[in-house]
Amino acid sequence: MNSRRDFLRTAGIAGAAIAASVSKVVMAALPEPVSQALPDTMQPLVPESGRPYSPVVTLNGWTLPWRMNQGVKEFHLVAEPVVREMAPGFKAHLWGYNGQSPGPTIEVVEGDRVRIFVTNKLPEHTSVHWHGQRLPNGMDGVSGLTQKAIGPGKTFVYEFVARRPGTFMYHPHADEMTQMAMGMMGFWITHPKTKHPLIAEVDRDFVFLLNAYDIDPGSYTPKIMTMADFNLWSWNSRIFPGIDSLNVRLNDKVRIRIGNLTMTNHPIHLHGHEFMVTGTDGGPTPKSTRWPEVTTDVAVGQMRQIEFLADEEGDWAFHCHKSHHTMNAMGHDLPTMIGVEHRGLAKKITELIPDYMVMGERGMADMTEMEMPIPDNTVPMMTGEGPFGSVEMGGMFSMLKVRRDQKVGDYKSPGWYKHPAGTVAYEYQGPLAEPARFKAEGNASMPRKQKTAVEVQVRKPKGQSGH
Ligand SMILES: [Cu+2]
Repeated sequence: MNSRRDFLRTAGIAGAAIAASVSKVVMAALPEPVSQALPDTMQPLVPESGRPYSPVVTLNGWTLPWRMNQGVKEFHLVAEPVVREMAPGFKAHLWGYNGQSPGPTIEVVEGDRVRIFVTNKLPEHTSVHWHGQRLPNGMDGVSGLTQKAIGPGKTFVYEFVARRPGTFMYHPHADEMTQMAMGMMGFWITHPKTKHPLIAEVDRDFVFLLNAYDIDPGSYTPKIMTMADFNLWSWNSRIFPGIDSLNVRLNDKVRIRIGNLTMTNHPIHLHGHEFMVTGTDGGPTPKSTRWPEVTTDVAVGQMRQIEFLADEEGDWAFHCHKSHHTMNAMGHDLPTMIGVEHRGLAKKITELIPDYMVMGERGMADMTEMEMPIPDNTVPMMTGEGPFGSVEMGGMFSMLKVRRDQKVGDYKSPGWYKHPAGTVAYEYQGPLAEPARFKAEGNASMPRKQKTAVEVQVRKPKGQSGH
């Protein structure tokens, strides 16, 4: 009974904003499934039972509460259809766990015996694979190979000891193409049981998954057959400007764990700081392999854990460096119109098609300001209103906000950075000099070879017809 109260209390501790709906029906031997539908970043779930650890923060997500049952940490995952708000004004019909896609983060401690009940409320069978874990083969979750698939309406039990500390993922290994395209995935953190020489203690520890969807503007359900041409590139099934910023205090030691369950790689780039890759899903990396980076590529099926000292105040962009991954639907199939003068043409076309509209004549930035009617359920291709205008971004984009006065343990956004006077790029208003021409000839470190005249003879076929 005590465990039930713990369960509710841990759910409640995650902040006033949490609307955890705990089922009133206590299933005989199962922990009550906890569900969460809000897309907000929840406060870290501070452990109230089991061994202590420093919890992570799931970007636009939450951590699954558990109960202790005779020394076993018990979780209840429910695989089910969910409605995920991917950005304000845009909802997607996905599949996920416990009310959300991605599913809740599972946090345990190295050496914990873990029992996970998985109830399948999907219209087809599923399974859960515990990506990266050491476990008995029959707990690996590959339907057909290591277990029978979990049929609709059935509940299966997985049980194993979390043997090594690190960052892992979970996802189905049954009709994978459909189920992962529909958003079934989640994060798993195994915290070290004692101080670990390769796992630093940090002030903030963020986690999120990279995912991608193909949802036609105006529709709600991803096209599961898409292999490469996705139109929504998301972090935890959110797209900018729907992705929360990562808010930290000046001089915090920060860790960010990023898992990739899309169909392509994502070079994740942080502005203003250098980080080290301190771990993969294989575990913490040896110190001798670490070097400073500002971008790290996260390949398909991989996790990368980065760490840095947040010692520069500001609003620092943090994003995938593939430029097509920082934009949303609506803009992927347009021809390049830069430099095409089509005013006259547009006039003629407008006579025939009154709504005709020309896009991209001066680049695509106009798209952010365009008051173009868009279908009901989608978001503009790139947007996000910053303090200096449109950020012209979408998809896999967020910000690291570093502030001197951010409170310890406070994850709320501090708003826009107030730049000290004289530290913002400004417009030059003096006269512009003629550009200096670079004189390549005679001055270069390697002078050019003397020009020799090359005579090109072009022979035209003669005396043949048909040319
Ligand atoms: Cu990307």
